[in-house]
Amino acid sequence: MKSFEVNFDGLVGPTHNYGGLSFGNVASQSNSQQASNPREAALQGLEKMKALMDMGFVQGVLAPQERPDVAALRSLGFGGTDAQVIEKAAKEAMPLLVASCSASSMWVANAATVSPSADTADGRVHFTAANLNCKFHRSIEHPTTSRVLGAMFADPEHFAHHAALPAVAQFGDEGAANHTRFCRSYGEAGVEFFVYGRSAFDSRYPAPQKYPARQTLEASQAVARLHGLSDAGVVFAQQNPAVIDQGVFHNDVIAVGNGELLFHHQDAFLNTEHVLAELHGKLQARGADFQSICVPRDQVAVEDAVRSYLFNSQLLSRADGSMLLIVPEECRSNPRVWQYLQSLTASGGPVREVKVFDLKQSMQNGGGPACLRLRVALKETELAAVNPGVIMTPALYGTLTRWVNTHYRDALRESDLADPQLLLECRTALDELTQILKLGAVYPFQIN
Ligand code: SUG
Repeated sequence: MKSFEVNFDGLVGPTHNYGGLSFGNVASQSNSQQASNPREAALQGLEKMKALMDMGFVQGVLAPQERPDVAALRSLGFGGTDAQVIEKAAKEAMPLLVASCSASSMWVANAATVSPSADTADGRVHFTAANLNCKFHRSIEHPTTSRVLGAMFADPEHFAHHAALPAVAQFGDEGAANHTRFCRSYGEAGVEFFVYGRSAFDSRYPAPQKYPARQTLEASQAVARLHGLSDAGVVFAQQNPAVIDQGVFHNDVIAVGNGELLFHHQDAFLNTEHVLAELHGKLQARGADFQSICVPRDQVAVEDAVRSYLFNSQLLSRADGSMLLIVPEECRSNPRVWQYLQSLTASGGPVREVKVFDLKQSMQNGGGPACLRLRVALKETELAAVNPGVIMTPALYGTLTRWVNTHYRDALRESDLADPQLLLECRTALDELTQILKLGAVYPFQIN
């Protein structure tokens, strides 16, 4: 049976702004308070989706969330009408209003961890929504994420959904950004690679000193258990705490994998040799031929990797067996990274081509090409069971482009977030979007 890796990209929501909300994420902190352009952000994302569709990849769309999150503000004690809630939050606690307006759900690599059916005990595709509990603005995403994923992957015969893990730092879970799946082909049993930043219950593991490690070992293990993965099909590895302290807040900022290939920085992991040997052994037992490409620090320093997002790229398999790397424009403007990429494609190895995309609006908040997509490996029958409304087509691309141009502002500053009109604009836009994507009622304003 045919199998596919489908990339579901997060559509950027109408409140995209630079709130400076993510301590440990260098771009988010350094672009705080700049004016954003939500319309441009959404169109840049749609361009990438269209380009992948045009290249023959199956491409999906994941809807943004309702923001401002009035319910979150109410839970923090702001009362009255929706407009009064926003007005009071703006007056008394602007940082909370900013957090409740974040369009951070666009980075759907953090929406959930997904295990394809070939890996799971019950032969279904498993999803666990990420609790994202390291940052308040992200911790409010998972209830709607679960509803949206439920509306996209509704058939219980093929899809199993798990609620987010307990919302405490000990089970901090950032979803697919710290999870990579290796396999010979997408429909065959593979090896799922979970990368964590610290252990919550075992003090023998080192931890970063400056910035938070968002993912714990115990969260990764819980997800593997929930999904019914076998010991032969998982590898757990610790991220190097020193790189977390240099701004590598998710593993997908320092490594990316696909098929039988891991592309990683020399400093990405602790005990690298052991990790690679375990991946190699477990994949070999699955009949797969694991390969890794290590980028040496003397060619690309961690700082350059963080600035350019070289590893936050999409590594895609082409029909001829070669691979294509989708990178952000920031890789081309960094001479060391660009030179490395030239040598990579000329080396005769598996990565033959690099395609560059302008995703600056998202990049300025620390979200590159890989952050913007959630990968779901599906067999033909499973793909047929996905809600067809969320699969990208030329017609859907046209409709979504018009929808963005109709509803999105082209500039947003912090002071604009207090405008009660913005809430109405967002709800009107999202109501229309649920009809376009055939999602049914998924947003709090549609349910309550
Ligand atoms: O969680 N930025 C996101 C970026 C997530 C990137 N995702 C992956 N690497 N997979 C984060 O830090 C910044 C929002 C702001 O500052 O306005 C933000 O949430």
